[in-house]
Amino acid sequence: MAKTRTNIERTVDPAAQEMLDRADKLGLGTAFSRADAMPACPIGMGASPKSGICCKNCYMGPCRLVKDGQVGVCGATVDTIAARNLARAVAGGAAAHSDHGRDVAFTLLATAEGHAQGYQIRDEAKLRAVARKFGIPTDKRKKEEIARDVALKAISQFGQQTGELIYLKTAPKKRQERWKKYGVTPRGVDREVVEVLHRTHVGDDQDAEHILQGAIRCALSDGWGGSMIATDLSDILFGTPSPRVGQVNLGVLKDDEVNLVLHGHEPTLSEMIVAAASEPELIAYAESKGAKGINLAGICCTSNEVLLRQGVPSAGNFLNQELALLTGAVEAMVVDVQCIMQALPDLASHFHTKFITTSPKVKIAGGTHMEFDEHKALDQAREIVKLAIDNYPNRGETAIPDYRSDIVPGFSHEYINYMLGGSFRASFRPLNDAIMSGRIRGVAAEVGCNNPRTPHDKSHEFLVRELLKNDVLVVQTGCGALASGKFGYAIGEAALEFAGPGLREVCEATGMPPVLHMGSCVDNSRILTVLTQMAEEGGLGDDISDVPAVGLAPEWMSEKALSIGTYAAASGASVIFGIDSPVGASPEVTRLMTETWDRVLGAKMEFVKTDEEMLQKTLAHIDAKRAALNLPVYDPKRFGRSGDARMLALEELPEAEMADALYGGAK
Ligand code: XCC
Ligand code: SF4
Repeated sequence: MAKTRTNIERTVDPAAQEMLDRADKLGLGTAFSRADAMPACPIGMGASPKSGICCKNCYMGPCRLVKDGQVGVCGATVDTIAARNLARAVAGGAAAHSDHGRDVAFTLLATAEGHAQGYQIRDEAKLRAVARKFGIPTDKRKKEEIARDVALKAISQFGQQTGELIYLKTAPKKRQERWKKYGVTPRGVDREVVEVLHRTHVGDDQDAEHILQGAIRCALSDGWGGSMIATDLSDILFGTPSPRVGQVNLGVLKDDEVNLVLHGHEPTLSEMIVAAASEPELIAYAESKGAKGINLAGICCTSNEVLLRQGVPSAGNFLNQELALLTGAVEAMVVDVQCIMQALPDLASHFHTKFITTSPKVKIAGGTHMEFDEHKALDQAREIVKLAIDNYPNRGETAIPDYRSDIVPGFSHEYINYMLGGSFRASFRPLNDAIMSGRIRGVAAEVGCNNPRTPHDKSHEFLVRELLKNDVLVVQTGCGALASGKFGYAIGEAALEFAGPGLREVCEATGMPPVLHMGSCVDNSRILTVLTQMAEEGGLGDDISDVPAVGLAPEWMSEKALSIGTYAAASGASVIFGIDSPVGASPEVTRLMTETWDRVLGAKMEFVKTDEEMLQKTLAHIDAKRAALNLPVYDPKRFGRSGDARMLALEELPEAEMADALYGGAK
């Protein structure tokens, strides 16, 4: 019998708890209750040698390997199956991210050629910077001409058959050499995805290490290919993010306005909806229906995209999607691609909520399909907003939890440079110096999904809190970043109170917040750029694997997370996942992804069971990297107190006065 958890056990977010109580009262199911009713299939997961593992790559099977030494009908071993399953998941994740990048590239092309309605090139400086990276001439050329070439070059990266992806040469030299030596330099995005699917078909690649090399190559084509294209080209079209104050959690929904929720991953249509929702005619139309205005709110990474650039409030992360509908206050939920639960249309049908799919790639039974076409994007956006407004009078009883927190996202790589060095001497020097001195112990990228199998947001909250306490600078993307927002960690400099003494000292001196929300999941590519610059700035070795940095995905669930983890490790940043291991059935594959990857790539990918273990491993890893660089042993007592008379004096003050002195005007 599956165990039913209480709502307090299911999530640490009080707003979410309120909505789960409401779901119980209304007799409606959610991912939380469904996860309780359906324990994860142990054989499908393949978490341990005891659990066994399952292969369904052909129909001589599916084969369930649960006994010692058992092989599949074709003779495939547990090692082969574990490696193949991981590789296929990586291909799925890389495909999703990259296809997103492809669509942004086509929108940029259409914009450059003047037939994308409503779009424009918002960041010409970034356009020129990307053009230079691509080797495209910029001198005395109109931005549309440059943009057209940039778009075409980006599009060519998907179908490129030979050579290497263009962004790879922006990685540290040593990294590029490691990739070549290990035979994992990606040639073209689509080619690497296809090759993994081919290699893992029945009767093909059956050497675990070799299969994993294919997975690495494919993942790199995501991180340094599709995702980087998505990030850069979105910046060109919609602006490179810089910090701005927004809000997050279900309490951003409004009782007296038309609530339109944007969910999924792509910024293209949602940006047009943002534009449409601010048109006076539509606002007046909303008022004519008795609403005070039009309130947009996001979920998942579409949320991050529009929060980052437009300040559109976020109704929360992955596990908030159903909870938003449970408020009864959502006139329409508009989805594009990825992380959209099929449970939504049915749940929406219990309320007045309209559920609208828009991507040519994503139809969901029970939803209304309004297919997106960039040539008339703004008109479509208006139509969607109007549909939501028309639905406002149908609203029944509502229950919006009164929880919302400020969040300050927008720390692009460009902005971090500017923040640390100023506009004349943009640089990462102060960050590297702070790590070298030991004021900052290291850097952790705390990212990734929610998963109803583990308490919602609990691991994100715990890790960020503990890392800050331990003087670790935290960078975030995706659902992890939105979790931090809920608990007040991603709030800019005001989060200093959570930072250890050394980290706080650095943040005070530079104006850098201790938690940097860098964007959506494709924006993990920004972290690659940051790590590259740290390696190249000097003092922290000369490759990403020298930098005391770790990636963490404690509540992961998607194939995209595995692709990100794999490209992070392959880029030299070790990663630690929570939940369970998808390769644990094979001690050999586990060994390859730790020992072997560490030897040949300088980083490993691990799966651990508890938050505490994840934290201890992270700190140990950072300290080991520090030791390898001959940096001083991290000592929290050295900074803040002894070195800084002002901080010492401040710490004697009662908390409220200290906060006032810190943030009140001293700066
Ligand atoms: Fe999806 Fe990006 Fe995961 Fe969140 S973190 S659940 S993938 S929305 Ni990317
Ligand atoms: Fe079984 Fe081999 Fe087919 Fe997999 S590929 S299902 S192990 S016969």
